[in-house]
Amino acid sequence: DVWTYDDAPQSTDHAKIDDQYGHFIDGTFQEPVKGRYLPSINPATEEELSSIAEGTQQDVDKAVKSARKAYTKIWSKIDASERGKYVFRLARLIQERAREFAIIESLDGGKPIRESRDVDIPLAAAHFFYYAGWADKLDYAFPGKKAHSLGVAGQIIPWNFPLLMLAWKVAPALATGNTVVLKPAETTSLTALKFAELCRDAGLPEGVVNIVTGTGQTGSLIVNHEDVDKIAFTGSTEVGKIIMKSLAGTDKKYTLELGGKGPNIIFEDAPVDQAVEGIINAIFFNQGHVCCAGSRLLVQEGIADRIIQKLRDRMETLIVGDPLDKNTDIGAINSEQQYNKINEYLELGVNEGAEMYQSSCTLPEQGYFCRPTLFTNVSQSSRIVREEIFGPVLTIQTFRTAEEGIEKANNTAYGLAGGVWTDKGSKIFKVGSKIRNGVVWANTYNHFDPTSPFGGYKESGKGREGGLQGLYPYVKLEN
Ligand code: TXE
Repeated sequence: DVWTYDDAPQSTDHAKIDDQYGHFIDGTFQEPVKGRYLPSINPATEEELSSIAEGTQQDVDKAVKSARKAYTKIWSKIDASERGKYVFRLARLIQERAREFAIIESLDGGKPIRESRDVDIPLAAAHFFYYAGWADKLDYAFPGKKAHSLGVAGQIIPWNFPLLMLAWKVAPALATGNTVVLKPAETTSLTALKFAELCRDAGLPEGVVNIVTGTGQTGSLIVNHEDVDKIAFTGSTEVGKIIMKSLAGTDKKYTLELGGKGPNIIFEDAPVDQAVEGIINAIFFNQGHVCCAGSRLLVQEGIADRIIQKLRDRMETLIVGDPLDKNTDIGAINSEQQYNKINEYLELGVNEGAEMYQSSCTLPEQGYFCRPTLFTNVSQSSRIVREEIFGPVLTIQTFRTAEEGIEKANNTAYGLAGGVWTDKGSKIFKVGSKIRNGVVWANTYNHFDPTSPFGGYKESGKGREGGLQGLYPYVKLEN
């Protein structure tokens, strides 16, 4: 099976990380014009793994120029089937180097190797395979219309699923004939830089993919660059709003994938053990650094005590620690900044009068680690219920009727994803269709597939990525 390994890597032997990386522009790694670098830290050890270039205006100008040239001279001219072959080749190369990517993803971002190995990297490859297939079938995707590429796509991605977010953005952009300037998040740029090596190995024409690293300032230079035609952003709602404002009045297309506060609704007739596993996965997968995490548990009153007890018992078995250990369930919090943010919310929850329960596991002495945490006795107006914590922290509320459950689920500024657990198919459809979320899972959670569109309502964003709908933001249609 190409998607899994029987033996998980326990050493870093397979991971080749340079001491320093420049930007990937016009097919080569280039020193940043101003010569400034930022450290890339391993959050499990707090040690420096490598350093990445800090992108300034001159670097972004070079990258956009290179993307524009590649677009005009090559990428917009070659056969769609040729484009598809390149995208397919990138998918194959990710598979071939999957072990190396998985290790680097876990080292750089803190996520458990089991997750990078079985979820992030295979799903990233799957997105490239999926969009490779669309490249020469755009006439079928948009019947009766002609789909034209836009030009240069500026793409800004977050740190929670680094290579996967890159795949969500780069694969549809290339398949539809656009070229790319991508900025990975400052704490997790290494797999994007490794991906740059794959672009070279795949023989991708120079300048089709450019990767500029740096902080939010570099991101903002890409957003505001006048020769960029489209912006795709995944990150905080706060920055999403800034981007939306700065794009107002321009004719740049944009998609925003922002925060969430996902309701996970458990009805009395739900299969209890399965639901408990689903709750654990919904909130503790990837340390809770998931925009669609099921961070608000809504349990029907009659089974609330049973669910909470079983949840606590299951939390006791979760192993928090070394991301590279294949037995680890919860790895390191991605950065010191995020670690501080989570701890501030824990303190806030207690001050707001909520009851906090944490598993009793021992945490490593070094690195940014948090215990899995439950909050009961919370109210709808509590900040820990209303705001995205983005960590392994779950709030629990109860409801009596389906109507009350739906009302509580929708009582949020966000609308990205949620779950419904029940034995009755009819209830799934009745309740699911009333939840104002881009995705509602039924008796499962955090289930991803390249064929399915993903995106938010309300403050969770604008536009869809994934599936056929994921092609829309990268084309203009003509009759
Ligand atoms: O996000 P930012 P941060 C949420 C989560 C988290 C909080 C803060 O709640 O705790 O956001 O995380 C780039 N113009 N999410 O501060 O700043 C930045 O360099 C252009 C949810 O890390 O939004 C990075 O590449 N780009 C989210 C990316 O945006 C800018 C995932 C995300 O960083 C920019 C991440 C600017 N002005 C955090 N400022 C999700 N939806 O999954 C920053 N960036």
